[in-house]
Amino acid sequence: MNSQDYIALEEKYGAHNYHPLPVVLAKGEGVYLWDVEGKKYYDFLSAYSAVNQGHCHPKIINTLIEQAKTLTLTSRAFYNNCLGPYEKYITEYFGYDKMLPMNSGAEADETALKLCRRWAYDKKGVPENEAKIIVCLGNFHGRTITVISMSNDPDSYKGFGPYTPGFIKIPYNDLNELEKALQDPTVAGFLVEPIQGEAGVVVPDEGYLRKAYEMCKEKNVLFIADEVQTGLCRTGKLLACDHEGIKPDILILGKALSGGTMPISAVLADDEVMLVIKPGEHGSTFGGNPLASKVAVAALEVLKEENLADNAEKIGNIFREEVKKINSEMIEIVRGKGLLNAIVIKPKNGKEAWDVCLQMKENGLLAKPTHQHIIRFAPPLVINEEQIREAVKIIEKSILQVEQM
Ligand code: IF1
Repeated sequence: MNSQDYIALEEKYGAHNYHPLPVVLAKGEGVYLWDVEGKKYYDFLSAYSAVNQGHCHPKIINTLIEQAKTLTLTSRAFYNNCLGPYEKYITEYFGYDKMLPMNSGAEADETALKLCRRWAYDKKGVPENEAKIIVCLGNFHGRTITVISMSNDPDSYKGFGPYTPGFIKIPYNDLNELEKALQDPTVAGFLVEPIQGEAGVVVPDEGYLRKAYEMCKEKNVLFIADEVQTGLCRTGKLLACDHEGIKPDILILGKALSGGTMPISAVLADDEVMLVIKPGEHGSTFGGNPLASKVAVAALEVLKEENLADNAEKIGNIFREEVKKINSEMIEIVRGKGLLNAIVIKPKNGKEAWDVCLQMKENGLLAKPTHQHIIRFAPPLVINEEQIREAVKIIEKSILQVEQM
């Protein structure tokens, strides 16, 4: 079978909930992907930042294989010999008292919302069912009904009502609006992405997160950081919040927590928050399973052993510097932090970001637009200087080719 055959199968038998780039991948290793015809690509999406450690990282895969042959799932009805050591490792790794293991990022966000609301009732004294959580316009936290109830993107929420109440939506990167929203005594938390990924790698002003954190503390409101996409070294620090030296009251992790092998997410908090949920009040069949526990530890070890935060910082600077040298009127702006970057494409002769992505695919680099005119560039964090320079040459060649169309 060739690429067209595989595409036809998905078209006929799969839900049409995505519009993928027309490429059919069959193998991944490090920063590279190969399609079914054997063509090699640079991966500049990293499965939306879930393969920070690179595709099929040997240490992570070997850990997966060994544990998969031993014990994969017990459910939380019983203890197992992997979860406790994982909980100890990850809480010391990030500096929290406790961790609640889940699977998808959306589930972790939902867990954080439940923790925040319950904390508001049990600890802050907010009247039952009146807790409010502040969120930002342009946010993306997942696809469940409550999570899309926080969204202002019609592609995320339209046609899926009725929506979960209790959210106050304010502009991102706007401290005045946050100040105003925090006057409401029923506000329990502020949920924010340190950089808005889906919105198009929107980086807030220097100091925004720190000031927002301080304002929340003044009002006894929980600062909740969704680091599902920005965390785990992606932005050049272990966490994007580390750029501003703040420690979220609730930290949400996902994606690369598994090195791209399986869904693993985690919510971290100190006892005052975490212990408001009592036995039997929250959980998940696969949350904290032995296989995930071992894989997550290996994935976290790789981040440190290979200094991926420093590499993301260094290579990210080269990326932005080199892209800024590209002489093309289709490049409106390049922005980002570490190896979470985006180029805003100005359409020309009816050609736009999608056409640039198609051309980059022909030239051996995979990336995909978010919204119509923004291309996100997020390679695995193991990428080296030679590879990033070659990749920028492909980007430049592709944009210039599209300009000539
Ligand atoms: C899709 C977007 C990225 C996330 C943040 C929670 C989640 C995500 C900050 C939920 C997930 C994924 C979802 C995937 C595409 C991708 C995405 F374009 F949708 F928005 F990365 F920007 N918080 N993001 O970015 O995690 O439940 O997916 O494990 O839904 O198309 P999940």
